[in-house]
Amino acid sequence: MSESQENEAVTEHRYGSIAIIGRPNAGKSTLLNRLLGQKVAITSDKPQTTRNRIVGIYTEDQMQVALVDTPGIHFAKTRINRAMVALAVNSLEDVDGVCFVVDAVRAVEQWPTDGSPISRALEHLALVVDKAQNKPICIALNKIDKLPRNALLPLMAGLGQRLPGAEIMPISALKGRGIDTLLNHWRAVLPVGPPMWPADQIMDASERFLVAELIREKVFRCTHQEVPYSTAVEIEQFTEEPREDGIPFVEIYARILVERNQQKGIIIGKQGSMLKRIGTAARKDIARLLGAKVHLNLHVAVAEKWTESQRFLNTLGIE
Ligand SMILES: Nc1nc2c(ncn2[C@@H]2O[C@H](COP(=O)(O)OP(=O)(O)OP(=O)(O)O)[C@@H](O)[C@H]2O)c(=O)[nH]1
Ligand SMILES: [Mg+2]
Repeated sequence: MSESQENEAVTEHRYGSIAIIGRPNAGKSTLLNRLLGQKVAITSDKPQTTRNRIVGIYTEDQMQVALVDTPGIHFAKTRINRAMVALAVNSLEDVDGVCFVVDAVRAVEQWPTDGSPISRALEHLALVVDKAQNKPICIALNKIDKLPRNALLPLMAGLGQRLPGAEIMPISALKGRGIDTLLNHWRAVLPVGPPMWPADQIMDASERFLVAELIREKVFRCTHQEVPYSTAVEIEQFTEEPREDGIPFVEIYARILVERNQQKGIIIGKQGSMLKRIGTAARKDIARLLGAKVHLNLHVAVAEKWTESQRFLNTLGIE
């Protein structure tokens, strides 16, 4: 091979898809947003925030990566949670690589005392990752900003012993540390191929979906116990009008579904205070997302046992 041919080979464009998987609350969605430099996936300090498969598209000159954020994998009992886990596990099938996100702080807290290299919870995940053995796997050891220095090496050793083929990278999705190491890994392992998405496209979801998600995020952040898990958001109407000043006006009607009357009371709050708090926070985010003036009309309805209903899970794209 001549020198010029060699240079050409080095700069060949790469394209591939990566499934971001891990336990609930590991920081998968935070990592996706960090990689894209933009919020496309909602996040919260509560587990099981993400319910759908969310594709974000990372583009640079010589590489494009379709990053597939997934719900956290856990020992699921309810229908909705089983569907979420199935969705995450199945997403491993049609990707080119896997990014296994581990909450390092949690992993240290749950350090096994019986001599196993990793905790039982992580073993559950490792079994899933095993299925993707023929694909490049990286382990993003996340939240190292909160980890004592001396805790990192034993953790890396344990994970390395359990998943010897994987590359382990300490990162902080929140603070943006180690992100380039991840990108470098993909620059090296993704298949050579042309980009599949327009360079300015950052996600595959509709605006309606994202708007519903941003409302749901505020519910997750403002309410507690079972309430966030009994909540879904449906967009009923979404109209956009151009305005003379160039900033469009968007009117949105959305319905917050809960499973019981008592939960409806909690979401509405005293004299509507909670619904107002959720609405104000959501409207700000939606306005930023759409680059528009937004009028958001929220109301709350009870749909008994929707989390066990195939029809609802279908409409929400979970099952
Ligand atoms: N300190 C610290 N916190 C982080 C980091 N990454 C994520 N978090 C926090 O961890 C919590 C969970 O983050 P998410 O991104 O929602 O986690 P997830 O893995 O998508 O969770 P599910 O969708 O529920 O499976 C949030 O409160 C984040 O702010 C990190 O690098 N450092
Ligand atoms: Mg998530």
